[in-house]
Formats: sequence, structure tokens, C-alpha cells
Amino acid sequence: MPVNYSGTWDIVSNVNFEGYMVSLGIDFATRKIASMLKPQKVIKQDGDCFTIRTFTTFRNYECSFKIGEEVTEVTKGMDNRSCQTVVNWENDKLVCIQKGEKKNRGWTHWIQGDELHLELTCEDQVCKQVYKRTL
Ligand code: VL7
Repeated sequence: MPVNYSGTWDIVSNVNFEGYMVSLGIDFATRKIASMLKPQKVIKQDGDCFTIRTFTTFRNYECSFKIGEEVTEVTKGMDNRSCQTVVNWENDKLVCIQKGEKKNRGWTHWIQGDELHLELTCEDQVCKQVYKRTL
């Protein structure tokens, strides 16, 4: 049985979100607001087709993709850059590469017990987030 990421997930920890935002060039005031947020992820998975919605009280973000298919992603409401984005399976992990102006940009999701893990990478910065299923 392949993993199913579908569900509603609430953040429980967020390490080095500040470093990640700095690497994206997010301004000071926006970083101060963003650092207070408690994002919720709503993931819909239908085979190899995904929609990941990230909700906060400040801004929301949505991205849809099919495994192995490159899409142009505009990170609207975040750093507003355009990337060539592709997501692949690495065993049960979802590994995303966001090719563009920023070097070494991407993210990886995996599930560990009842937790959804996310590593966000840009340049030399890694932000590590953990989410739990809403009860
Ligand atoms: C990663 C935000 C900080 C700007 C606003 C903060 C609002 C919520 O890439 C992401 O998720 C992937 C993996 O699940 C799927 O799209 C979202 C959010 C990082 C970067 C930039 C601060 C302003 C954040 C929308």
C-alpha cells in the first residue's frame, strides 16, 4: 500500500523558518508576521495527483502537481518568484525541486507515525516543520 498524504494537518513545530525566509529575501516586517503563524496543510492526493493547500490567518498558498511532471510555479504571496517545479517519489517521500533564481530550492514531505514532516530548503538554509492530523 502506498502512503496517502491526504488529510488536514496542523503545525506543531517549525525550526529555522526565519533562516528560510531570509534566504528567500522576505523583508523584516513580513518575516515578523509570518513567524507567528500556525499553518494548516490540507492535502488531497489522488494517485499521483496532488493539491497541497497551506492556510494561515495572513496568507494562503496552493500548489497542484502530478508526480514527475514539471510545472511553472509562481510562489504568489511568498517570494513571488517563478520556478520550474517537479515532484517525485523517493520511496514514500515526496521530493520537490524548484528550479529558478534561487539555488538548491525545494522541499521534501514524509510521514512518520501520525506526523507529517516537511523540510523546506533554499540555498544553505533548511526549515524543518512537523504537522499532526487534526482531531
Ligand atoms: C511554504 C512560506 C515564506 C513569505 C507569508 C507566510 C505565509 C503560508 O512551499 C510550501 O509548501 C509546499 C510543501 O507543503 C507546498 O506548496 C509553503 C510556506 C513558506 C515562505 C514567504 C512569508 C509570507 C505562509 C502561505
